[in-house]
Formats: sequence, structure tokens, C-alpha cells
Amino acid sequence: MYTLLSGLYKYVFQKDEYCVLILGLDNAGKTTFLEQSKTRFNKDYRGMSLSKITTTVGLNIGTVDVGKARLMFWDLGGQEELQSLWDKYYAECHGVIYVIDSTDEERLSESKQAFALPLYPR
Ligand SMILES: Nc1nc2c(ncn2[C@@H]2O[C@H](COP(=O)(O)OP(=O)(O)OP(=O)(O)O)[C@@H](O)[C@H]2O)c(=O)[nH]1
Ligand SMILES: [Mg+2]
Repeated sequence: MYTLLSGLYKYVFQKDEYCVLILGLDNAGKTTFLEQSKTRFNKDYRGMSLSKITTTVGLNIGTVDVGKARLMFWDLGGQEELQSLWDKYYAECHGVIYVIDSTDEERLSESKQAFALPLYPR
């Protein structure tokens, strides 16, 4: 009976969890995107001042609930020496958001290279 009830409880209330990587070059706007998403989708989240965001060394984790899904965002640092860590997270994630600063034309090809990094490691 317990198993039946706990199964029913989970079916009704438990959200499906998905892990989503946020990747892109340093300064592309990944952490800003994450903060904006949390502010937009989490009613009680007050959000940090965007001007206080500094470069990410390591990763930021953020959770956003959308309908019956819970998205766990992993925002990784984009600096060149951190890019080699990205592929460690691929196996664990369900999806990837790749952020590009479209106004930074000088770095578009660098961004393309970084995107292809798992296929063609340096
Ligand atoms: N104007 C404008 N500035 C932005 C936007 N998104 C991010 N920025 C600015 O770009 C800078 C870098 O943003 P971050 O979110 O820290 O970039 P990041 O991709 O997380 O960088 P790393 O953590 O170093 O990998 C900050 O000064 C942001 O305020 C945007 O959509 N528009
Ligand atoms: Mg960041």
C-alpha cells in the first residue's frame, strides 16, 4: 500500500528533472542569461543585480521550474582554460544551450571553434 501511495504521490507531484548545460565563450552572457531565466520563471526569486555578475570560475547551478519539468542549469565558465572541462559534463546532461554574443564579430570564429571542441579537441 505504501509503495502504491508513494508512487501515486510521485506521479502527481514530482517533477521530471532535466540537466541543461549553458556553454559559450567568456563574456558571451551565459550567467546573465541564467539569472534572467531564474527571475522570469521563478516567482519568488528576486534576482541578483546584473552588474554584480563577474566571470565564472567553475560553475553556477540554477533551477527553473517550467510546468511539470524542473530544469537544472549548469552554467560553466567560458574562459579558454576552462573549456576543456566542458566535455566532462556532456554525458550527464539532457540538453545544451550555446550562447553567442552576436555583436562581438571578432570572436565569432573562436566561438565556432569552441562549439566544435568536443568533436575536434585541441
Ligand atoms: N548589453 C548586453 N550586455 C550583456 C548581455 N548579456 C550579458 N551582458 C554583459 O556581458 C558581460 C558578460 O556577461 P556574463 O553573463 O558574465 O558572461 P559569461 O558568458 O557568463 O562569461 P564567463 O562567466 O566568463 O564565461 C557582463 O558585463 C554582462 O552585463 C546582453 O544581452 N546585453
Ligand atoms: Mg559566467
